[in-house]
Parts: sequence; C-alpha cells; structure tokens
Amino acid sequence: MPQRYLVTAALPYANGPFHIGHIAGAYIPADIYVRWLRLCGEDVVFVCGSDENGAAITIQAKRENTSPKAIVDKYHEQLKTGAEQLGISFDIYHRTSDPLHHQTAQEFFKVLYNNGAFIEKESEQLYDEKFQQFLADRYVKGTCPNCGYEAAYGDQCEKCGSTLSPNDLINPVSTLSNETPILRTTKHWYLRLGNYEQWVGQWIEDQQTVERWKAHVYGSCQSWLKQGLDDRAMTRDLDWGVPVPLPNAEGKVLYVWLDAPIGYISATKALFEERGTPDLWRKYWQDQDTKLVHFIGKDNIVFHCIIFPIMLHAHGNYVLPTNVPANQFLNLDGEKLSTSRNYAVWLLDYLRDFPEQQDVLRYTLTSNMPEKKDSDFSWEDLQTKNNSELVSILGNLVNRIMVLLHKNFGGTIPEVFPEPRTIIEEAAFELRQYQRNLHYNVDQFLQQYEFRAGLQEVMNLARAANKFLTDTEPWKLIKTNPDQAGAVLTIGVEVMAYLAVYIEPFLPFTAEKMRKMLHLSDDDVAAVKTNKFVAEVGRELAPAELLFHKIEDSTIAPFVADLRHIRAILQTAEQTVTDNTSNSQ
Ligand code: B3M
Ligand code: ZN
Repeated sequence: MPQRYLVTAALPYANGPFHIGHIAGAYIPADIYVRWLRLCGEDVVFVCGSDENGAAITIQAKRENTSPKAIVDKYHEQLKTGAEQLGISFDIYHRTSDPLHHQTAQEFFKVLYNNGAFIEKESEQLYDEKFQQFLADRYVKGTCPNCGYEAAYGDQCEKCGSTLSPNDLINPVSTLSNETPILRTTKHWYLRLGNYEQWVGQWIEDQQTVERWKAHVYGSCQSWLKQGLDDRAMTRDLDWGVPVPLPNAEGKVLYVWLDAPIGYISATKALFEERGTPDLWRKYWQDQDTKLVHFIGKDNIVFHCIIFPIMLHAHGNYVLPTNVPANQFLNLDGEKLSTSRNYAVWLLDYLRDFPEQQDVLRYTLTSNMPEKKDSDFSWEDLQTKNNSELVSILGNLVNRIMVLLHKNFGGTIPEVFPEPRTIIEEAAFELRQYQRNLHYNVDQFLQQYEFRAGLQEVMNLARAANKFLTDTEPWKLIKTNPDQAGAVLTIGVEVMAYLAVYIEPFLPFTAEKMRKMLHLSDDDVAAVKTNKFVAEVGRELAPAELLFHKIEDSTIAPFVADLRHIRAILQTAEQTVTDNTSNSQ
C-alpha cells in the first residue's frame, strides 16, 4: 500500500515575485521530495498558493499606488508562472483571496472560537492619527528589543529573526506617515497559546521518535518554548483580508498568520473539487495515516511547528505535521538577499535571460541548498557548476554514448555476443554496483531531506560511468574490437536509463530529454525502478541532443557586474547613514 503524503510549500506573499532565496529555501526541496515520492509510487498531493492577505499586501498596494486586489492579481500571476516554468510540480497553486479560502478560514476560526481557544481582550495598540489607522505588523518599524536593529518590523526583525509585536519595538515609527504613533484602545481575539504550551512541547518531543527533525528546527522550537508562549492576537484592524466571522467584529480581519496555513487546507479542497471528488481532501487532512510535511524557510518555523499545530490540535479532527524540514537562508555573494533593497536574483529574470536552462538553476541551488546552515549563491558558482559538472560530467557522458552509437552502430543498440559482453561487464563491475544501489542510496538521503547528498549520489553514477568509458575507451575499441565497443555502449545506454529516471526529481527537464533520446517507455521506467532494465538489441535511439551548453565568462560578466553595482550603491547608502549618525553624536 502506498503511503499517503500531503506536502506543502510555504505560501509566498503576493507582494512581489520569487527570487532565488525563496526557491532554494522551500520550492526546490519540496519539488524534489514530491517528485521522488511519486517516483516511488507513493500517494502524494502537493499544494501551494499565494498568500494574499495581511499588511504585506496593503503596504505594497500603497507603495505601487494601487489597490490590494490589483497587487495580488499581478503577483499571483507572476509567482504562478515562475514556479510553473521552473518545473515546480504543484498539484494546485491556489490563492487565499479565493472565496473557498475565506469560507474555510472563517469556519476554522469559528470552531476554535467555540472550543474556547481564544480570549477577547482590549488593549492599547499603536495608532497613526494622521492616517486614522491602527498599525498592525509591518505598518510600524522601530528598534528590535532583542538585537538593536533599527529597522525591525512590527511583526518580525529581519536581522535576528525574532518574531515581534508592534508594541515591543523601541522608538516605533508609522510607515504610513513616518510619525510616532499614539496608543489607542482596540479589541482583539487572542489565541491562548499558554494553554497549549505543555501539549505542544510534549508533541514536539513525541514527533522526534517518529522522524527526527532538523537540529536547527528543533532548536528554534526549544528556544520558543523556553521563552514561554504568550497569548497572541489572531485578528487585526485592517480593511483587507478575511473578515472575522463574529457579530461584533466590524472592521476586523483574521491575522494573516492565522489564515495563511489554513490556505493549505483550502488549496487541498480546491484541488479535489477540480478533480470532481470534493470530499477526498478529508482523507489527506483528517485520516491519521497521512504524513503531512511542510517545506518552509527558517523565518516561518514558529508558525509551522508551534502555532499551526496548536490551531490544528485546538480544532481537533486534523492530522499534525510529521516533519517541517525548514531550510536556512541563501545569501547572494556573501550578502543577505533583500527584496526591499532589490538585492536579489529574480526567478523570472533568470528564466528570461537563460531560456531552456531551468535545470542549471535547479542544479546550482540544490547542490548549494541551505539545508543545515546558510549558503551562498554567486553567478561564478552557477557558471562553474554548469561548466564543470553539468556539461563535463552528465552532458559529456550522454553525448559520448549517443554520438558513438550514431556514428558506429546506426543509432541502434548493437547485438553483442556473450564473450565480449562478459569481458566488458567485468570492467563495469563498480559501475553496476553504483547503479544497483542508486535507488536505495538516494532514498536514504531524501527521506532525511538531504537533497544535496541525494543529487550528488546520482551525479556519482554519471562520474562512475565516465570513468568506465575512460577505462574501456570504446572510441578505440571500435577499430580493434567492435563487439566490445558495442558492449560498452550498451552498458552506457543502460546507465543513461538509470540516470534519466533518477535525475528526474532534481532536473526534470534534462530527464525528459534523456528519456526521449532513449525512447524510454513507462514500462522501461518501471524496469529501471526494479533494477531490471536491459537495453534490447535493435532499439532505435533518437538523435543525440546536447543537454547543457558551456556558459562563457562574457555571458556571466554583466550579471556579476550588476550585483556589484547594486552592492556598491547599498554600501554607500549605509556608509552615509553611519557617517550621519556619528556626526550627530
Ligand atoms: N507568506 C511568509 C513568507 O512568505 C508567509 C508564509 C505563509 S505559509 C502558510 O515568508
Ligand atoms: Zn532583532
């Protein structure tokens, strides 16, 4: 029986397009994982969608001088297209402005409300007198009480990663008017996290015996729990979002972090509605046999490991996540990526500038994935990974096999007699071992969310195959012993079939090209998966196609220069700020 999985990737805010940091953080690992599960025949649903509520959206609308609706429509489209073009194989890419989501989130809220999960409290909140608005989350900036960073948001400090409330900020300033806000009384519904503290602590411990979480994820849960969980407001004074479904809640919407994870549920509902089996979503969310796995960046850990599980538990009737394999951050040339400062590599730009080279980006980001600690992207590294690994190892292998077969055997699998075959099989002993163990080894790594190692494992088969070619030199054997040359190339084709199947979760576009070259059928793929594939004599192969192309220095140079330029501007700006501060002291 296949195992049932529900895999989610963080819902990106529809206030801007994807950059490579998002992609390396959540979407590529989730996609590799899902493609692997599908390859293994598991029952898997992969959901995502745009996070279209909250202050992140209304603030962007103001910045672009347009409406929140126009903002979410624009960026939802860009996010969706970017993911699609990179081959992120969501079963559905939904959005939280959809009425189905509003309804799902409101129903969920009401159940929590009826279960006594909330406490209604009046409190003093920051208020902008000029704009006559309460300053939720990102509407206020100030100094982080934990690390002293001066531009922390009301919901989070981007420097130290701590989650904040607007009232925590030292010297708060309204981002609307740039003025100091006043305090004004308002009413909100708070999730009584304290009531669930013991439960969630125990639950996290219990989870470790099912599937050990990454050390940094577990560590960050522990530090949250050590601080103690306070009541947390789950509603906001905003005119954009999901209205609070209570009679006395005029002008209030659900806090975006309450409704966004419910977006995973509504996306699943929408998927099964689309498929004509509207009740089937329940199996994935309410049958305890489901493995629920959330792929996110590290800044979202508390919401997925503590708050959302508490919500699901307080609701009752839902499965809880098995694992939350959050990644750390990807830096760019050693500096933090920043959307607001435009220091980023944007996915859609990459796809435009490097058409048909999606897998080069997927490869670079996977082999450098910030799985356990922050990692770094640079254009030079992308060029090196392309030229010295994709072109030289995988591309070269495939090209050598295909060209030799076309040149010498009319592009078909030659007939090989037993004796030369045995001799060559001996030379291929190590290679065959790699090939046989590949599934098991990749599986071991991917089950532990070690995508870098999984990819290396597949590449190692290509490396071993190159060594086999170098050792046997079929280009020379053609003249001296064509039978043996045929045997080498037949083994080459078999290895190619394994590579085509097992590289697919990582490099789906390349896998597709390789399958086509070999005319691999679904039966062939099934044979590879059971270690039974043999290249049958006489099979015709498609023409050789170059999988990768060398990236020249001159191609990469303008991108390198661009980043350097932005960095120089940012550094000058920062220098000016520091100078001014020191002058005024
Ligand atoms: N939109 C935050 C982010 O993009 C948020 C994730 C929601 S996941 C339910 O980092
Ligand atoms: Zn901080």
